[in-house]
Amino acid sequence: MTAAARRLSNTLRVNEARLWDRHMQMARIGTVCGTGCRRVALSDEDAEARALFAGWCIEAGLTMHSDRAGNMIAIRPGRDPSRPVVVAGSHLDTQPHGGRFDGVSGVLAALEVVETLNDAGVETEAPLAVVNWTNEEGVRFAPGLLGSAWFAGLIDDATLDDIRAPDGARFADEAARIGWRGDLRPTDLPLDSFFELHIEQGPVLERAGVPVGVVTSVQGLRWLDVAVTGMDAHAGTTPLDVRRDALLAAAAMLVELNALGRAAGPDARVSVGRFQPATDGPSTIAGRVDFVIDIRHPDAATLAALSERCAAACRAVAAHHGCEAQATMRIEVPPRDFDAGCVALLEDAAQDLALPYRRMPSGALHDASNLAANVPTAMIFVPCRDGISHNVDEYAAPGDLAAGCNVLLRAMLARAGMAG
Ligand code: HGY
Ligand code: MN
Ligand code: MN
Repeated sequence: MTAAARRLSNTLRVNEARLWDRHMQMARIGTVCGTGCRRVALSDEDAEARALFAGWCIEAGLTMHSDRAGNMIAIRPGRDPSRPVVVAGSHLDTQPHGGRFDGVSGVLAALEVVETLNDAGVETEAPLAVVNWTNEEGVRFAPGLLGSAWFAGLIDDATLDDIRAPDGARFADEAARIGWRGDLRPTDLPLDSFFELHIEQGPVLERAGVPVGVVTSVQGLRWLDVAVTGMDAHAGTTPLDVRRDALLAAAAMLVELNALGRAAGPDARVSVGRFQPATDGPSTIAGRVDFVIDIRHPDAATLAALSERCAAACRAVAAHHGCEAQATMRIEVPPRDFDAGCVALLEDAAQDLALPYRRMPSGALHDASNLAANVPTAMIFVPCRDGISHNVDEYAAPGDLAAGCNVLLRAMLARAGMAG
């Protein structure tokens, strides 16, 4: 890099107002409860968000591609087309009662990096890409992190295509219906590196008054699908001692699972967020309940052992209530360490920008976990108010988003090289 190029790179800053305005425009799609968003993957709202994002990418001169998983990959050519692509992004889908920043910030920050380079007339040696990974949240189609898992080769084509929503809709059909089932193959696009900016979704940065988190690892996760089977019965005529009440058994399991999580130490997480009795009548004793246990831990062996204990506890509680429980593992994402070189680049960038930063692990899962299986990867965290996320009140300040985005800009430039 010439001295002039280095000087330019030192003075480049992202456009905070544009980055914020894009967040607010995106938040108008699928608005719930005033400040929240509901854009479940492959829904009409997801399609609308994708169209808005694609329009911005095309205005920025990027070439839009999509693949079998519906991932959107917008490419800015580099001076040397033979070089692998430096990629950044996250996801535009949300939880049913999600916020305006989870995932969205990472996609918009990646786009803002490209537009900042456009504004300054900067060409890079390696191509850059901005990505929206499909179905990170796993609300309608489980598991989550699906688009990135397929792209990383962790799920095969047939399995991906045939994943079903509870209403029977097929993943491949829904991806085609909203117009984003494309034909790019991961082998068509060798990746140099992947960076994901994300709100922290926890309170650590805000409490410490530190604007940037440099993420060094992501803890592991398992989802267990639990099916509890008893017998449907009449609430007025069936004596309490002969019932096989699957709902009562499942409720007792929730209490037991919480106790197991607490006993496994401060790093363990055991949660049930989805819980569905098969019948929904006030006077029917439910004969079947399905729920999902979300189990997380930074240590792979502890995670495996805890997940075994959870499954065994469900079976034992079910038997105590005259029911049966089957626990099936739906997804396993191992704990992942990020690439030391990419982490160091982010630290250098924060230092160059005189931004205080903290190295930290991630409690939430991210598409970056899947990418890190094959590609040098790291993440930037931005503080969010009160650590609240998966909540309509989720909030990140414009200045913090821009600070994190400036770190992303420098890291991507360092990786891609400035031409000239
Ligand atoms: O569940 C997660 O950690 C992510 O928010 N999908
Ligand atoms: Mn999320
Ligand atoms: Mn997210």
